Amino acid sequence: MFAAVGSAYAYKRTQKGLCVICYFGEGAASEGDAHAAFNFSATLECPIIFFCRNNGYAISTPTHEQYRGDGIAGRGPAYGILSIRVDGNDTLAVYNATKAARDIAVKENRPVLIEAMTYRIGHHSTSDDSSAYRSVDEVRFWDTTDHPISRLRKYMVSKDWWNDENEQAWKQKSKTKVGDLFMSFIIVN
Ligand SMILES: Cc1ncc(C[n+]2csc(CCOP(=O)(O)OP(=O)(O)O)c2C)c(N)n1
Ligand SMILES: [Mg+2]
Repeated sequence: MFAAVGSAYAYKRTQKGLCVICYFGEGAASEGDAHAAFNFSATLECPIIFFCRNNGYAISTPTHEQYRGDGIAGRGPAYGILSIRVDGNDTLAVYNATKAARDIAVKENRPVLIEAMTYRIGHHSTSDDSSAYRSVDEVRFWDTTDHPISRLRKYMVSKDWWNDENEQAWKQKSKTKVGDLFMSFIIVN
């Protein structure tokens, strides 16, 4: 995160209208590096978007064991950083917040912090078995009621931008494409 602030500072000096976006997890926000990065970006007035994906866990550590404050966005004002918390499962809300943050970062040369609230449905990695520290019901709740892809799909269907036929055709096309690439990979190698 500190390197990202350094890059943003360089962008500010070259005045090319560029900004940096730095993606990180809520667990990473507990590192000392994150606090130094926030403070330097605010005091040096750097065009950077800090995009925190708060997915409820840092491997097996749930958020209620990670911090006692109200998440990550609440820390921003203390550093003098404009901050917003968004529903991370709402694709369009995330898009709009990021777009607005970019405008502010570039036009005003200042950092913006976005905290996107979501949930990690999968295990942390292939070597992690999350059933050891959370219930199957907890995971099922997020998988069935608030999945960002099915939410976006519902919205697109309601706007008449997408339907079952589109999906079937798209799946078939994708399968063929992946199959072709796979075959050319085997032939080349
Ligand atoms: C300095 C340091 N300490 C510990 C780790 C081990 N580690 C790897 S990923 C991770 C959890 C990260 O959680 P989070 O930032 O919430 O990201 P997520 O995996 O949820 O996207 C930890 C503790 C590390 N990579 N670096
Ligand atoms: Mg996390």
